[in-house]
Amino acid sequence: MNGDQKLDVYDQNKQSFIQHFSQIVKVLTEDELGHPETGDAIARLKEVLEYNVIGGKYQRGMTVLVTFQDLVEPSKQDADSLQRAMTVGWCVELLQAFFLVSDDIMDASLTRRGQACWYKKPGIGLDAVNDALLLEACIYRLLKLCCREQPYYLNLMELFLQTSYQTEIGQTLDLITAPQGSVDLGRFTEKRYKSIVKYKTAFYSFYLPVAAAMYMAGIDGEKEHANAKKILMEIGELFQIQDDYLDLFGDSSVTGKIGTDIQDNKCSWLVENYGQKEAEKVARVKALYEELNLQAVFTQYEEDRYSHLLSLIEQCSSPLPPAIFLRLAQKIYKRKK
Ligand code: GPP
Ligand code: MG
Ligand code: MG
Ligand code: MG
Repeated sequence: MNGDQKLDVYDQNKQSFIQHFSQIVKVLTEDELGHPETGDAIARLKEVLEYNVIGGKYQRGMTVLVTFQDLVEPSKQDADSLQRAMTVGWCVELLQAFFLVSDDIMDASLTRRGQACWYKKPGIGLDAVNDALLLEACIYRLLKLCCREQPYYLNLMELFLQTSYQTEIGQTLDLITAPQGSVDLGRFTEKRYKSIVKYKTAFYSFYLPVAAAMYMAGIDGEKEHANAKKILMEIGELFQIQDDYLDLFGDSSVTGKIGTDIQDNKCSWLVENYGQKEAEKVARVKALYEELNLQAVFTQYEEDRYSHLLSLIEQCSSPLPPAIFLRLAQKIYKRKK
């Protein structure tokens, strides 16, 4: 059942998914690397790709591939379609890299995926803003290169654009709910918290990769997408709640990042449960959370949400196979990173 006992489909496909990345870099750079005008910029782009797109869990990108394999009958999974599913998976990873490079600047973070945040590298600084924009542009260059002739091309483009907008709206809510230098816990309502996590995380992390695979498999009905979205948004909410928990209680050598939510005045799941008390120093807040036994509260909460998810999947997965959603839910349950 739980990934440690047997090789799941993610593990089975991970090697070839990662190997495909060199292809991605190649198609994004080969025509222009020696170009007399843009060649130097393309060399920089290559460096940006290699530093920022690699090193994560690849869960979002892999989800496109494994969901596509679930939805399309094996006889129709020719080498070209599988290559396209991997490329679209890498487009999701590029979107994620674009968000993370930008988010780390906004959150004043220090590390990401076990290394310095890109903007923290000597000589990079706020030029990282332009690098983030380049990462975003690569998504649409790739989609055009690999899918322009496919019937789902427009659906995919609209999906990426719409998801970017939703995530940026979510990031806006996250930022304006956490203004620098103004601690007002009255702003942190459960309603606001849910809106932040839905928009900033759930759409792009869970709905986007599954919806992309659905479009590629020719599933474009509104009802089918609405059903899948219902489940995926719940999974996404739990995923961000875990992220908030791990920001403070995670092991940074495992998560690869040092938390900044307390310093940044963030409306986080932890604060939601902490109520209306004054917060001053990071250490004091953490001690308080420990006193309030939030680790145990979290563990119980995670279990409850997981069993709720299982029944939601049973109710709403049709006509898609429940395995698509069960696998995602199992992937994140009790995650440490
Ligand atoms: C997670 O927030 C959300 C994002 C990374 C989306 C950012 C969106 C942009 C439009 C830039 P987080 O700050 O909790 O993530 P982490 O803990 O990984 O820094
Ligand atoms: Mg952040
Ligand atoms: Mg953030
Ligand atoms: Mg976080």
